[in-house]
Amino acid sequence: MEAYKVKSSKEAMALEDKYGAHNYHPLPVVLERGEGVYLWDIEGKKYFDFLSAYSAVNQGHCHPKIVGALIDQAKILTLTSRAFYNDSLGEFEKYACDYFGYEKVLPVNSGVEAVETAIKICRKWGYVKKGIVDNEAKIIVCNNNFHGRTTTVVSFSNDPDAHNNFGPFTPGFVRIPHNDLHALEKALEDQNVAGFLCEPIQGEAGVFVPDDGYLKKAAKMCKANNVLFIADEVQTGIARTGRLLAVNYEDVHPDILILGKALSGGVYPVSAVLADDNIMGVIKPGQHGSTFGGNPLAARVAIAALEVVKEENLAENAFTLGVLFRKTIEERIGKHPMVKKVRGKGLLNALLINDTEDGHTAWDICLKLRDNGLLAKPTHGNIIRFAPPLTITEDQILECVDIICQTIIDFSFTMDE
Ligand code: IF1
Repeated sequence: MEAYKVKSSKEAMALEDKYGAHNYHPLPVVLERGEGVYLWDIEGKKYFDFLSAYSAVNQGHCHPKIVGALIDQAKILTLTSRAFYNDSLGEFEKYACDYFGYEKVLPVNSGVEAVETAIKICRKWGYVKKGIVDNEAKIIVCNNNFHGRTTTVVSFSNDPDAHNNFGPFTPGFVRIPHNDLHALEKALEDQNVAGFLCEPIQGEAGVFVPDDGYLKKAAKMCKANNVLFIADEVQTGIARTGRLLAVNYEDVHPDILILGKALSGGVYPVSAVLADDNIMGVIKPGQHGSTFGGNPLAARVAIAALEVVKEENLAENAFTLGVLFRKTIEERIGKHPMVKKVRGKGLLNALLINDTEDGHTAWDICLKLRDNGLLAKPTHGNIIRFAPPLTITEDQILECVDIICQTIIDFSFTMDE
């Protein structure tokens, strides 16, 4: 039985509406092809991608080197399960450990799976190394966090949409305000605390960049209290913020590092948890794993994706063009009545719109941006995230600034969609 082939965007959206769970509200655009910083819809309209699949496509769409690694490996061996060794995983593990400066890596598939893995490692470390009473381990997290959508992870979310009606929830998490060292100090007084899990920059919350020095002081306080500092760099990592990792801005070396998304350049689901032997060693055979975790395809794709980051100086490019992006936006529309603020680091930025509470205006601006050839999406309500692939050039970023500024300036409050 042949699969049905859609002939138009309208038809594609109708199929999804009829047959797909309604767990998303996508911007009405149907993409068929991607290359570098560009996407094309079914009708052939070309767009700048300013979301990069939420920072999974940092290396640009369909990067030839990464796709090549996928194709070459796919013709030889795709999956063996970890019941046996394969010839690619060890090479990836060494490459990743040397690349990020750790002794061990545990490969899994999605970002939230890596977060769950980090939680298990941290809890077990708490029991066997710190001596926390069994089942009493706590992990400190931040308000407005986003670490994924499994039931344990949404247990510590304060976003009603992510949290409500998914109980009963997993205990053992203490939520404090992000960027608040006093709150962290108080929470660390509890001897049952095993870890502090945070996003170095809160992406989904609206690209909240903490005060300079926050990460460094937080890591120091964790060390002083024998608590593991766990950095979720799923979104901020792999050069997105202008350094290989966002924590590099403050020379912080997390006890546990969580990676995902652009670890594979958006070509294949690959995520990983990195730590040194004294932490990772608590996990023994049979205590954690997954069918696809560490498969040969993932290993080859991830090596290629990481090589591209270095070969194409993506972190430096993100840093330089991020400064240019924020500066020109500020100069051009910083005083516009609709614009509250532009903020971010590297090429993870957000435009805060003076908006009605329901976030309607930000959504309508994104519809106009789409019409003008640039794809972006609001995060919460009135904040539009701008995160192009890190391969973008200076000319392209200036062209996109023109599109964004002109769209804001021309924007009328008449909502035509
Ligand atoms: C969706 C948000 C971003 C993440 C951090 C772990 C994960 C994510 C810091 C889990 C994933 C994705 C999920 C994706 C949209 C996107 C997102 F809007 F959901 F919140 F980027 F901000 N840690 N973020 O950002 O990784 O399991 O998804 O691979 O549609 O749910 P995942």
